[in-house]
Formats: sequence, structure tokens, C-alpha cells
Amino acid sequence: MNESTISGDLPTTELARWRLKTEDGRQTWHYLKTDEEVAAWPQSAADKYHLGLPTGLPTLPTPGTPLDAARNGLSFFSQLQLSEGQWASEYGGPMFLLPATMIAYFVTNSEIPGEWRIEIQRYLAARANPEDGGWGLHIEGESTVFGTALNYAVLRIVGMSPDHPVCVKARKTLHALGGALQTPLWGKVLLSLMGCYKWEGVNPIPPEMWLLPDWVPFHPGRWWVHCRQVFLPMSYLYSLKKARPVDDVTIALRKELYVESYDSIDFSLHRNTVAPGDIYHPHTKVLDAMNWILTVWGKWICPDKLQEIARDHVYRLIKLEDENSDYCCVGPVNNPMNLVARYFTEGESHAVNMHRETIKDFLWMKNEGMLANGTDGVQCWDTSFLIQGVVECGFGGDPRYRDMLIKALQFLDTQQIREEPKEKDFSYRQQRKGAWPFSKRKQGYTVSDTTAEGLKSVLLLQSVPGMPKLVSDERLQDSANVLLSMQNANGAFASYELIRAGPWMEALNAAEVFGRIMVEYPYPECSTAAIMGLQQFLKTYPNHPRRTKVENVVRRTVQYIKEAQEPDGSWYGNWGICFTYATMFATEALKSVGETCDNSSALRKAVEFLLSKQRDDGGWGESYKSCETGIYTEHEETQVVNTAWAVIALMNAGYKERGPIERGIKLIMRRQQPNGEWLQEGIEGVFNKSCMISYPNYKFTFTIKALGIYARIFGNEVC
Ligand code: LAN
Repeated sequence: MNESTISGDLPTTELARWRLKTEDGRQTWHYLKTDEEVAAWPQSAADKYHLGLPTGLPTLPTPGTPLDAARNGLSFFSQLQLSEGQWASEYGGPMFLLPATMIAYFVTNSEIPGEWRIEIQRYLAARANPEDGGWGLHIEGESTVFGTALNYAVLRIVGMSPDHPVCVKARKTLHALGGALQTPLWGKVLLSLMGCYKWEGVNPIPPEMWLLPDWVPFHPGRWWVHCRQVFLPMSYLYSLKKARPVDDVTIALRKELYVESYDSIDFSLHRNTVAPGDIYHPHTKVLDAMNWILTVWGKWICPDKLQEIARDHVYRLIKLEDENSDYCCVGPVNNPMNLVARYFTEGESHAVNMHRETIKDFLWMKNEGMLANGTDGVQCWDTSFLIQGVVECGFGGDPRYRDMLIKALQFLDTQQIREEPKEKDFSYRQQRKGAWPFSKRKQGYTVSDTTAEGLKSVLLLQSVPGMPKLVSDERLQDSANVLLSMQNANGAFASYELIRAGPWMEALNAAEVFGRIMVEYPYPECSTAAIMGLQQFLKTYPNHPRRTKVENVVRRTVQYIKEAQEPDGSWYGNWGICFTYATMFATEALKSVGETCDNSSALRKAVEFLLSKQRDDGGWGESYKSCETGIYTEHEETQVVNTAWAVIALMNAGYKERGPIERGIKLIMRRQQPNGEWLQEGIEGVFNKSCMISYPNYKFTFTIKALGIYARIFGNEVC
């Protein structure tokens, strides 16, 4: 390995040796050690692009029209398509995922390859806050104890010396923030597993709660799937109270992470000690009371036998999550937690090895080093949006894009989920046969909008003359049925499942760092996508026996979307930043039932809102602060992605004045590079109100879509 240095004295691997492999939708990075391997497996344009190496893609003729710009964008972006037909990307942002994966590797004595160690150090050094050297909840956030304590621990696990300037600076900030004692719950759990915190300092997470009858209103089976699936293994581990045996690294960490001497700390007094800067959702009185009762329960009342029964029950659920997702799990927190749970129970086993493998699906390599993605990829989601963008441009039948589109369709064909989960009801799962996941089939989770965007894209492509029909009528019907199963009583669609309990459940939100995590909520974005998918389905099958049913679903959803409009005419975005994102979706829903700003006051208000936020340069730029505060907040710079969303929204609303829309389109065209690409700007996505996440492909998919819609409505020219 070439240990030449690029940043400070940190070694780097040779970027030219990294390759992204795709196998049935599974994307993993590989480091080629020998020259023979390098010769046998050349680096693709996509590899180079993701690694920040020169791609050598050509300079293109300067586009004179919006469709020329879209073609240039496609000329570049099509080169990033992977061999199986999808697009990949980094999906970073959250800063607690690398700790979850690497701490689990450490606790389970899993081998962390040398090239990961080097690149993880480089990534964390690159992403340390330039001023204080700490890390926050996400890459753009201020340093917190959660981010700093855990990423510091990762650096030490992967071999950085405590005397390295990166460690020295981070430790100083950690101590200034009060040290690791102040870390929120999930941090306390991870440190306890490592043997660098004590379980008695963790608020109770009793597995017995899973034994409650399902009708109990706060039963964990009713929680939002991410919250449920993370607290599931955590409750098991909490009940085991096991830790990795101490060694030199953990003995050193016990000294380095704390302000106090480790042995002097009475951890039981620090269950509720959390740095104020870490808290997004403070404990409620109800949660504190519940914690108190559960502490008494765990210590003096709960019979050992009952705990054992509860652990067995929970373990069965953990195994089902593993089996129903091919060990991938719903996300990058419960996968590592399940790994530890299974390792502590089974030792070395098939399941443990499968987790070691699937954790690789979350790791991503880029020019700054190696990080953990928010999911095992964004493959189905981004591929669907690219297809829709191309179709909007009217390029669906264009022979130049035929191969690219056939491959994209083949990818979606292979990634549709084909069967229901095992023990579906016992494991609290939503119907999924026919769904498209966010990432890949094997992960196995439907999401209302990922299914809808997949369905819509397949229907659009399969209606292009000459395109093969890969997904059968029956499978398309299955997909529509999944969507129909996901509508809530108020007409809205949530994310993964039906809403199973009300927002009052946030009173039990124990994660401290996230808002709106306990249950499913109605989402305007997901609701729009769902009815767009269903309406596309009706266009393909106009005489379908469930036509009236679908029409009723659409009507009720549109009613919900109208009710969700903010007084200023916008919609709050839950998954993208922020108001421009959700307003693009909501306006599309209203448009789909024939509303325009001539006949709809909701759309007129939306237009007024959008125009009020347009900047002098013709674009829009929203800061992630909008998501945290619920108030539209300007970004320092105009953003191409926000601009694309806003102009699409204006066009959805049927706004007839060409001027403002054209100015937005011109900004998109001005920002395009001579080779057709757009450069990365601010972070695009969000979850749970407080944590940001990157969607790097949006700068291609939504710009191309905006250019295409503009050309169709206003003609293919700008002046
Ligand atoms: C995602 C990514 C995709 C996203 C959309 C499809 C865009 C959205 O419309 C519905 C919700 C969904 C599927 C979503 C939910 C929450 C996820 C999985 C994430 C934002 C990516 C990462 C995040 C996950 C919860 C991260 C782990 C953190 C925990 C709090 C467990």
C-alpha cells in the first residue's frame, strides 16, 4: 500500500486502486492490492467520479437551449450508470453511522482491513470541525458530545495515536463539552458495549415491553420502523449488560474520553446527563417518570425468568429482521446492533459473518476517505428519478438513450420485491410483495414513495414504443396493491408502514437527538408520490376493476395535502431541504387532479410563496435550518437543487408568467460545467428534523427534469 501523504501526516491509499462492485443491486467498494487485479478490472468513469479523480469526460458544445443543457447533463450522467443499470452515490451526512458500524466491528472482534483504517482516519480528519476539531450530529452541524466522543473512539479503534493532532484537538473539544459522560442515550449504549461506559448509567430499555399485548397503545410494534428496529436489539443488549473485555485501547479510551477519572464515576447518577448542545428533543416528564419506574422494575421487581422469556422473544424478532432483509437490516444502526446481539449470543456464526458482510454495503469510499452511508445505497430511488427526468425531456424514445433506459428498466425489474416477509404479522411488517425499496430488493422494505416512484418509472418506460415489457401486469398490480395498503384513514401516506399510533408517543422519545422519531407521520411528499404512482397505473390500465377505489384514494389524499399546506402557501419538507422540496411534491398532487393557479387558491398561495423566495440571481437557496426551525431560512448561496425544485413547483402550479421560471432555468444552465455536470453544493436531504443527509444525484436528476418540463411548457428556448 502506498502510504504517501496528502493531508497533514495522514497516510492515504491509492485512490486509483478502488473499485465499486455491483452484484444484484448490492454495491461495495474494493481495494485492489496487486497490479494484476488492477489490470484485470479497470476503473470506470463512475469509480473515478465518486473518488474525485479526473473522469476524462469530454467538454461538450455550449448548450443554447434547455434541452441541449439536459442532453449535456445526460451525456455526463449516463457515464456514471453502473453495469447493472442503476446509479450509485455517496449517502453520507449523519455522523453517528460510522461509529455504529465500527464500534460493532470492534466489539465483535471483526477484522477492520488496513485500507479502511487509513481511509476512515482520513475521512474523520477531513470532516472534523475546522475550528474546534470535533464532530456534530451531521456534517454541517456544530460539534456535539455524541459526534465527538463516538468519532474520537472510532479514530482510536482504527489505530490513530492519541497524540496525533487530530485526536488532541478533538479531545480538547470533547472535554470542553463535558466529556463522554454527557453523551446521549445511543452514545451511552455504544460506549457500554465497548466497555468504556457502564450499563448502570443507561436509562432502562427493557425487552419486557415487547411482551405487552399488541393492543397496548404504546407497544413498540406501533413505533416507526427505524426506532423500533434500533431499540429492539438495544433492549436485548441492555438486558444482557455485556461488554467487550478490556484491552489497551479501551483502557486508554477510558482515560481519554472523560474529564473525571473513570473509576471515580458513579455511572448510575448519569443516566440523564446529556450536554445541552446535543439535545433536540428534551425528555418529557412522562419519560422521566417512566424511566424511574422501569429502573425500579428492572432492579427489584422483574423476575429473572420473565427477563429471559422477554429476551428470547426479542431474539426471535431480531432473527426475523435479519432473515427478512438478508442480514442487511432496515438501516445502518440496527444492522450493527443486531451483529453485536448475535455475536454475544452465538459467538462466531453464519449470522455474525453475514452481518460483517452486509455492513460493507453501507460503507462508501470518496476522495475524503471512507464513511458510512445512511442506507445500503440510493439505487432504486435515484434510478427512478433519472428515468422520469429523461421522459419529461421527451427523450424516452430517443435512440441515443435507449441502451441506458433499457438497463435502468432491467435494474428496476430485478429489484422489485417479490414475496411477503416471513412471519409478517408477528414481526410487525407491512405488506411488501410488489414493492420497490429505496436501495435494493434484498433489503426488503417497502416505502410508500419508493414503491410509487418505481412503479411510475416502470410504467413510463414500458409505455415507450420499442421498450421491452419486463415487469408483468401482475407484478405491476402487486405494486399498486402495496400502495393501496399504505393509505391512512386521513388520506395521507406515511413512510414504511401505516400510522400505528399518534404523535403523543413522542412523549416517550428517548433518543434525545432526534425529533419525530417514535411513530409514522403523514408526509406530503410520500402522499404525492403514492397518488402519482397510482394515477400512472390507471393510465396504463384504464378499465381496472379497482379504478373507483383508486380514484377515491386519490381524492382523499389530495384533501389531506391541502390541509397540510402552511399559512404562507408552502409545505414543510420532511425528507428534503425543505419547503421547496415538499412544495414541489404537493403542487404536483394538486396538478394531477386538474388544479391550476387559475382555479385553485391553494396553488395561487403556493406560487406567491415561491416567488417571494426567489433571489436576485433567479434561483432559490434554502438552508437546512428550515428543517430544524420550521421557518424558511435562506442559504448563504443559491442552490441548483432548490432552484430545480422551485421551478418545477411553479410549473406544476400552472404559473403562466414565463419570466421568473426562465430566470430559474437560466441559473441552472449557468451553473452547468463544460462537461455537462453540476457541481456539489449544499446538503440536500434531512430526516427526523435534525439530521441532514446528502443526495448528490439530485443535482442531475431534478435539473434535467426541470429543463425538460420547461421546454415542454414554454418551448425549448431561453432568452
Ligand atoms: C431515508 C431515506 C429515504 C427516505 C425517502 C424515501 C426520501 C422518504 O421520502 C421516506 C423516508 C426515507 C425512506 C428515509 C427514512 C429514514 C432514513 C432511512 C433515511 C433518511 C435515510 C437514513 C434514515 C435512517 C433513519 C438513518 C438511521 C438513523 C436512525 C435514527 C435509526
